[in-house]
Amino acid sequence: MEPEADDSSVQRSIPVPYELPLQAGIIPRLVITIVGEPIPGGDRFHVDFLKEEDEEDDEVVVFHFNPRFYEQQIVRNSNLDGSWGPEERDGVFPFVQGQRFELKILVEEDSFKVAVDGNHILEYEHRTGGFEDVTLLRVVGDVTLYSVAPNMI
Ligand code: 9QG
Repeated sequence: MEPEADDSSVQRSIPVPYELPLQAGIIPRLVITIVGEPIPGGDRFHVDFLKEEDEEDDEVVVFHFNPRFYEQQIVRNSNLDGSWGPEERDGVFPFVQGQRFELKILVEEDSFKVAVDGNHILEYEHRTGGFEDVTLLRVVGDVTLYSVAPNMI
């Protein structure tokens, strides 16, 4: 028999795209913990840290974290002035479609530090300042999201 839709053993997911306001911006020791599962057959998803510019409503992407299944690489980049900068692509690809992951992104003084399932996988050096203006986290793409939690360590 199929489980009912409201079966308590079925964990509810959060609709994607998902946005988490970071009212006071980011600050060293802030860690965002994301539990999700890449959707089987999907191409990609991304997690963006954004500055919401009020003037021309141009968004500034301070950190774009973009696992791509079709390339088996995690593309990292920033979009600070309306165009993408140089991509960073080196390193491991720990994501598996249909397999739940725990992604932790820690803000440090000089970089974002990323761990997946408890293993440190990469760092992304800050390309711009103004941490207090980074007021939005957004998750987009082919991922089932279970939780997104900001914490200070
Ligand atoms: O492709 O690469 C990262 O360098 C671009 C993509 C862009 C980013 C960027 O088109 O994707 O991943 O929402 C999107 O599709 C954007 C953010 C050179």
